[in-house]
Amino acid sequence: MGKQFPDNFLWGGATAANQVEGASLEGGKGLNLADVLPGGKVRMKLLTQPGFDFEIDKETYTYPNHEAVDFYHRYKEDIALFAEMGFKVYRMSIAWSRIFPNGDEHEPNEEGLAFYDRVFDELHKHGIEPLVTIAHYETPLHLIKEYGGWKNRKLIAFFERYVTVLFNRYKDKVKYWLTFNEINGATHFPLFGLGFSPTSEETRLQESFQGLHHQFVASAIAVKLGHEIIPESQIGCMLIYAPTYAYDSNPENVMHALEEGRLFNFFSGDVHVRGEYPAFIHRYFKENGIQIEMEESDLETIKEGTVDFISFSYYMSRTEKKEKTTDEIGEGNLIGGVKNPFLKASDWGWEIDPTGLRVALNELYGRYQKPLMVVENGLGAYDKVEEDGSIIDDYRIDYLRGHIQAMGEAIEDGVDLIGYTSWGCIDLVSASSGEYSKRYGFIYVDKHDDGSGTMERSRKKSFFWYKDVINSNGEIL
Ligand code: BGP
Repeated sequence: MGKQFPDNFLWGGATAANQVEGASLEGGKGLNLADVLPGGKVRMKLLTQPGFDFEIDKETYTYPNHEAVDFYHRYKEDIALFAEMGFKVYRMSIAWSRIFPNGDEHEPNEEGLAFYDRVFDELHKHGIEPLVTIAHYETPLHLIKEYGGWKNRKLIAFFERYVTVLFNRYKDKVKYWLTFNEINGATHFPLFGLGFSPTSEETRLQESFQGLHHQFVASAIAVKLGHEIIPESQIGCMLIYAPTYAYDSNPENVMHALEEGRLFNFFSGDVHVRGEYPAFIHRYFKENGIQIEMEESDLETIKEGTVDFISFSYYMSRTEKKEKTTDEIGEGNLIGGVKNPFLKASDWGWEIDPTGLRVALNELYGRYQKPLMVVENGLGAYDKVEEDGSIIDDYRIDYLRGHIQAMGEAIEDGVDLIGYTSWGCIDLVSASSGEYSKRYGFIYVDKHDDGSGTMERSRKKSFFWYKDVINSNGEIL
């Protein structure tokens, strides 16, 4: 028996345009960041090293996002499957380069706009509310190459033009919006969110925080505009949240965990929710020689564009220790830390910690008292298709059950949690590894890392399980 979820709880699933749509050059779309990232484990290495070169080896690498899982042509079938599970909400993103192929044009691409009209209409036909991420790791390539991505202040104006078009066009179809996906991941993997790789390790922080500042201003402008154009809109920020535990009770480690945790989890949240740079950041900037260039009105803009709710992804917690040896470092944990001896990890080394989600929800609600939505959570795993075509993904069900139970506990704790969209409700291209074989879906897609596959969709065991979860409003787990 699960805990009591509110009656209007938004159950659903989440994807991003670049990871599902494919059709990378159809419908007038321009290339974006994801289109030039190679598939396979090499991706993360290229993503994290400074000086990423976009002219990479087209002979050696595959580019899975070009085709992804062909949602562009199969959205009707996919949305029907989401509806069969009972989705109340579907989190998706709009590919900026479908609307402005280069990012800096004055006139939008009508074909791109019309595509999302069709998707929204299809969702509404099935009673599913769209939740739209405006920027999800898919900066138009032209903005990266010509302008240096978000390092360049000019992107604020291009973004403003883009969101103005979106809000005006979709004002009767989309109520829930998110500005930048996992905005606080910027310092760890700037290429994803900020659209540039740092010039060198020495300049990583300076460049990333400057880029982040531009995104804070752009996000605040979007929130203000959204509220003006769509008065009933709900606009949220989107963070990666990783509760940060001290490795032990050594006060040095406790202080270190506190510092790392607030920098990663709360810095961007404070700017979005409270509308100001938090007190603790000034010392950090000073000690790291970071100087943010701002225009006079920036802080006022940020103050005027605070968000209505907070959304976040939750995959793992983080355990911190002031002095760490190399063999203590948790390899798969994207945001650092040491291995937690109490936790098991996924096949990609991501530590699995359902209780950490309850901690996250309590920490966020305690700090901000704003409605919360978990917009990504799930298990990337290898799936096996049985001879009769079935996929028995009990490991995924166990993972999700644990996290949904933790949300139930947090609701009992008094947290205002309004929705849950598990990540990759349909198999898609992994963001960090560029693999098809790292699967998250309730819906299996017959497509493989070597490029083979029919793209046919089928229901995994978790599909039927999630349907019951939604149907019973979280009672049957
Ligand atoms: C988040 C991203 C998603 C998604 C997810 C899973 O960081 O917002 O785009 O991909 O992580 O990560 P991965 O695909 O690397 O397993």
